[in-house]
Amino acid sequence: MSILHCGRHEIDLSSPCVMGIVNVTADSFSADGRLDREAALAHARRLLEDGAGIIDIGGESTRPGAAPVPEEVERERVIPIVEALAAQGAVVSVDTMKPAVMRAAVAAGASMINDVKAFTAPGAIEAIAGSDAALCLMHMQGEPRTMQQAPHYTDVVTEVRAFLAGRARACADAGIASDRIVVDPGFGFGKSVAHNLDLLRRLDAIVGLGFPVLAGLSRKSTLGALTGRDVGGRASASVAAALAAALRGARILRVHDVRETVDALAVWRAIEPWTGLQLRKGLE
Ligand code: PT1
Repeated sequence: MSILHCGRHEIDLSSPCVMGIVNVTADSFSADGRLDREAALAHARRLLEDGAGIIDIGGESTRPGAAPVPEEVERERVIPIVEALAAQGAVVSVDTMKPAVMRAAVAAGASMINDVKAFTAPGAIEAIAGSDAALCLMHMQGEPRTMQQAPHYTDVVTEVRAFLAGRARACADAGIASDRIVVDPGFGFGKSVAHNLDLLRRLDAIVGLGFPVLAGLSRKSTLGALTGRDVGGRASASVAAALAAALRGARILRVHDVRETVDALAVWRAIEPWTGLQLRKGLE
């Protein structure tokens, strides 16, 4: 259960792994709207040096209010970076909702597909079932453009848990081995501040599904609401949120601030009884 099969890689998740975010979108790595592929690649390499175990590459923003991007544009942005990073042996995840991009990403060497729609698009499960890549199933209410307008739940934790259980079952029905599956409550995706805090506080209910849990809270507006800081000033809040998720059992932490999160985890690991014992043996 603590080994994630992820393409040609096996990731040991007995201790949390940091996933570094690389957005290859019009508002990042671009001057005059032109994408700078070399800058995005250099950023990814820096995150690997900082200790990221996985690099998550996204060519279509899914943050609140974001508009869809045509398939060819997304592919053009993402695939060359996947190829370059996979060629150097990195574990590469691609953040996409589109089956055609999923297929191209796996062919280019991606080891994980991270789908904020949990492979609900027609053909999405089929696009990945025959590969050996891992799948991240994320919960979202609504769609990115409008999801924050009026998020509503009777019991957010129960509803998110039931949705993820259903998607995991759909994957199993398609013949996908359970050790390729990661689940994610989708912080900020059709959720109020209170919904996000409920999900984080009761993350054990999602962990209880039996799949590794990915948590993405990095720089999100909920942290802005709690600290009064804009997106550039949320690094400390993001590290605190990542650690809170790890303490509750999250095993993949999707973050912008990789070095800071890796350091926080090093301190936590040294204190935490079981892994701390192993670490101390190594230090003696
Ligand atoms: C996530 C995630 C993601 N988040 C996974 N993939 C984003 N698996 C993109 C805000 O409130 O949590 N898990 N891919 C980014 N999405 C958001 C959502 C960014 C909300 C910002 C906010 O500010």
